[in-house]
Amino acid sequence: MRIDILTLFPEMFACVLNTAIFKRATERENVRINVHNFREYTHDRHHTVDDYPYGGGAGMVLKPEPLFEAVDAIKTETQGEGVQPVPVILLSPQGRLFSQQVAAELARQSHLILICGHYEGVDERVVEHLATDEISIGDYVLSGGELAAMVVADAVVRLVPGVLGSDVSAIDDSYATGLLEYPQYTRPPEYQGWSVPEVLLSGNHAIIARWRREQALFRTLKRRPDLLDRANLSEQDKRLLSKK
Ligand code: 9D3
Repeated sequence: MRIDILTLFPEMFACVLNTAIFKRATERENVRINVHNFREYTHDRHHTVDDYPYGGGAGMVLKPEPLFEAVDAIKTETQGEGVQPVPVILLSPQGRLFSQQVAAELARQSHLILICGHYEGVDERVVEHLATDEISIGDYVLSGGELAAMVVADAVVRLVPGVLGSDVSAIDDSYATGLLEYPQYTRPPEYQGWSVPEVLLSGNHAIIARWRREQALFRTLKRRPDLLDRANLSEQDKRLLSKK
């Protein structure tokens, strides 16, 4: 998979791209991440990327030309590499909400182009005629799309086959149950008077499995009842929950 990120702040990506997961992903050559400063696609002396909004109002708007030209240059460089059209994703507060499901959908692509907006906004012609998708990572205000692009890249890259070891993917299958995780403990068995639940020391794997399932269900009911509607529940799970 190839991911190209367009930003005015390329230096923000350095430490994230140098962490273990991204290094491993890129070293095994199944992932290539390129960060581009789209200011380099301006032609005027001042390398202007933004301008005043038509109709007035506070703040600046990102001009369309540098973004269209940057995307064009990337598509030209990679043309012939894939047959599918390349998704061009604008990170924006107006986008569809990012989720594990959206990450899985993006992980099936061989190439992604991510555009990080900034300032007060992006010229609407970028939204309408350049971006093929618009993604938000949640209902809070960030100063730009950079952190959102890193969140998306991280969640997508770890789903690319071969990036993670097989045990982690197996653990991921259990997330497919759609429940929150059960509590975990390690040594010591007692710390400052707080003990590890007796059941976990019992060595009885069937009882441990039942306790963990119960904990996962009760936690989800208490903290994220919205997840239960979509969770994969057995008849026994439903009976347990109805007693709460
Ligand atoms: C002038 C109105 N703006 C300020 C309230 C709207 C606005 C524009 C640009 C708010 C934030 C931003 C910068 N944020 C993003 O580009 C962004 C974002 C976000 O803020 N929250 C969640 N996901 C994302 S993805 C990109």
